[in-house]
Amino acid sequence: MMEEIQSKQERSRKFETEVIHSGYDALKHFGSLAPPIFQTSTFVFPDAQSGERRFAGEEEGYIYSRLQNPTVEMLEQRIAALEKAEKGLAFGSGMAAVSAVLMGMVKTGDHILCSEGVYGCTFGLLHFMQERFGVSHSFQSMDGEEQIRAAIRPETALIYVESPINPTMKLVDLKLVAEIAKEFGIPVVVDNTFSSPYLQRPLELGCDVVIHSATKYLCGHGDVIGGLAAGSKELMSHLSMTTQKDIGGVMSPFDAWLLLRGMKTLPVRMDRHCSNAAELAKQLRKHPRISKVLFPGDPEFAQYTLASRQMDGPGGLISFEICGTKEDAQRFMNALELIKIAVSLGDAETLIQHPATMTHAVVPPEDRAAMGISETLLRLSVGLEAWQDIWADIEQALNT
Ligand code: 3LM
Repeated sequence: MMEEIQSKQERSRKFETEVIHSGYDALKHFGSLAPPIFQTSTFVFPDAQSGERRFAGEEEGYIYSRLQNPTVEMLEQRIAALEKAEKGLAFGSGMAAVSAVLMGMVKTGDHILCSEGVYGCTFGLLHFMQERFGVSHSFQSMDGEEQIRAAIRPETALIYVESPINPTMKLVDLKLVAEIAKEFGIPVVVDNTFSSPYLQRPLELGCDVVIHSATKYLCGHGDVIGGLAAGSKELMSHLSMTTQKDIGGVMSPFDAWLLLRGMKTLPVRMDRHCSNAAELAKQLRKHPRISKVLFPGDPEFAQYTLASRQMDGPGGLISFEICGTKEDAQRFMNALELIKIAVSLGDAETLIQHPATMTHAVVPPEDRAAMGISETLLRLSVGLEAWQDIWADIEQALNT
């Protein structure tokens, strides 16, 4: 058994190769180098009995694109290969993935233990689940072993973390959380959107499920809304037969195709996002009108050691606080010329947003303060432009 696992690992190809080739065999599709888009809602059965057998799970074959679609399956296999998972699932948005995973893994009376902050809509979903379905949650910084143990309740059924957390860039020690969770038999779900599998693979650190807003780095071109989840075959099959199929937030074949295309360049794009962000973080740190810089690649970053151990690169997001008030932050944004004011992240274009009034506007002010989101905090998604041009824009806007 061990030999079998080892030889499988040896055979597993490097990330840069997998991201281009996994999940697709051109020779099975008329030699078409680009994967075909199976733009169909339904599939024709050869006869009535075959249809019956497919519905009963006794015969291989497609039925209907909400259940399976060949183009979408290619993407699901690709994310599984990249995240070192047994099985992947694709959804119509990152939030469709988050809601399908959470609702498929907990029940009324359960408790979800969360990282100290989460994306605004995930926060909204957790509250909705508490009010409507009786699933409670609590937030914890998860800074040390004792703190994590103390936060686990008898009814804790799931640990949900973002790392880095949107938008404060705080990290969670995924290996530590996974080790403790294992002792209690609690699954750990990680939203890996900010890192992408190129920089961080939570399943290798012992976590159980990975989620992505594929809208971001995986797509990379700002033209798709999509979500992905990956984990064990058993758990993913359960989700596929329940919350994916019956809530039905699935991905379209065309969006899957755009993602298969965009993801091929993830490593080269991500290297550039990281190096651009590292240069900009250095400049921001030196500027007198910037009071705080939050970037995992900055040696002054509070969790720099953890970032270096857990991530293969710092990522392309920098959050920073500007001296003054909310109005000063907004004035700065309005003075930018090259950088676009927009939510979302991971695109070729550099984007800036004001979390307190945008991505985390639904979070009540006291919860925002507890997460570390001030009125002057801005989040910069560093794009692929020349970093000198991005900095020149920031500098001129700061001096305005
Ligand atoms: C944003 N974030 O600008 P979709 N998980 C994380 C995310 O950052 C997001 C999702 C899940 C932003 C979107 S705000 C209106 C725009 C860590 C999205 C949800 O459903 O694909 O948008 O992903 O921070």
